[in-house]
Parts: sequence; structure tokens; C-alpha cells
Amino acid sequence: MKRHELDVYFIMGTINCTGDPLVILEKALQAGITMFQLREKGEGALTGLALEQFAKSCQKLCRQYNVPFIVNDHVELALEMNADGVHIGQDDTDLAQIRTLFPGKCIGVSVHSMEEMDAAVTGGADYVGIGPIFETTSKLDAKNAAGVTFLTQAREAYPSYPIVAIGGITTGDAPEVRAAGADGVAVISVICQSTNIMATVKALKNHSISLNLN
Ligand code: 3NM
Repeated sequence: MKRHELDVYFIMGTINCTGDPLVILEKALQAGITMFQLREKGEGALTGLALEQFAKSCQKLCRQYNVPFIVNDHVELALEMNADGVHIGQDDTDLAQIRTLFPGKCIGVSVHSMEEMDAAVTGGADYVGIGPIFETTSKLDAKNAAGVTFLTQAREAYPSYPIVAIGGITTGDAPEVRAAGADGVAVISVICQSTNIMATVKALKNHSISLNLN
């Protein structure tokens, strides 16, 4: 994958939205998000047929805007739908197995230590997510906010590997997170709760990206 695809990585599930999730997604796509992850989990999340239908609507919108459509955890669903990729945590299905199931697709892994990062890279992940950088209310089982210390170390260890930062990131601190080594910011609430998604996404973007397309 290209590192700039991680620039503004929008993650969403229906429970993160107070308004219509598809309207929010379309606004975010129009505003220029570069990647989308459907993360349908938690109390009240869709399951079964309703999940499939919602996922298909999200995928259709992403295709219209030529933005990769990634599925969190629901590996079967991602396969069935021919999603552009999957994102997995440390407790989810084994990376080697996922790599075999998704040849040529984008696989993201959440990592919290150098050991996990090394394993993700050698196991064939396409990018890693590092977080939570700041406190988050969007993930119930999130670890404590870690700041940018590990992110900085990870970038030093892997100068050109795709890394996205996650957890409590707002428009104001996106530049700090990028300066610490992230190729992009993965966000839920700052977009889902925005009253001006166009302005929020624009503010999250890396404004020097045209000079940094490797
Ligand atoms: N993963 P918000 S933090 C989905 O640390 C997720 O791995 C995290 O949402 C991790 O932008 C997180 O609203 C939630 O804080 C991110």
C-alpha cells in the first residue's frame, strides 16, 4: 500500500453515529478521507443480514469515491464481500492465516509494543495502527493513552513502513502525531461528531502530502 492512503483514515460503526451513518460516510468521502474502515462492534451493533446490507452500502459508497473499504474483525464478511482489506487486533485471528485468506489485499494490525510491531511486519501486514495516542471514549477496552513515545520509536525502527496513529486524535493534534512519525490519523469521533465534516477532514489532512508521496 501507499503510505499516503493512511492520511485521513475514517473508522465508523453505526453505534458511533447519532445521525444517518451513510450520510456521515458520504460527507466524509466527499471531504476527502483516504481510507475507510467499517468497525461494527459494541452494544447495539448490527449483526447478520442487517450488517451485511449496511456493509454493502458502505462498500458501494467507498467504490464511488475510489477509497479503500476495510472491514474490522469480521473476516468472513470481508471475504464474502471482496472488501479491499481487513483490520485485526492482537486477539483476533492469526495474521499468517489472514494473509493466506487475503492474498493481495490490505491487512492492518493494531500494535502496542515493538514486539507486536516486529511480528506484524514480518507476518506480512500492510500497515500497523498505533494507539491509543490520547484518551478515547470510542473503544471500551482501549489501553491507557500512550502519547507518542512508542509511535516515535516505531518510526525510528521502521523508517518507511506504513503507520497510522489512533485514539482521541482531533484536528488540533494531528500535526503533532504526524511529526512523531505517523503517515496518517485514524479517527472515529472527531468525524462522527463533527458539525462540519468537510472542514474537519480538511483540517485533519497532511497539507504537505503532495511533497511526500512515497
Ligand atoms: N482503536 P476516536 S483507539 C478503534 O488504540 C480504536 O487501538 C484504538 O476512536 C487503539 O478517534 C480506537 O473516537 C478508537 O478516539 C478511536
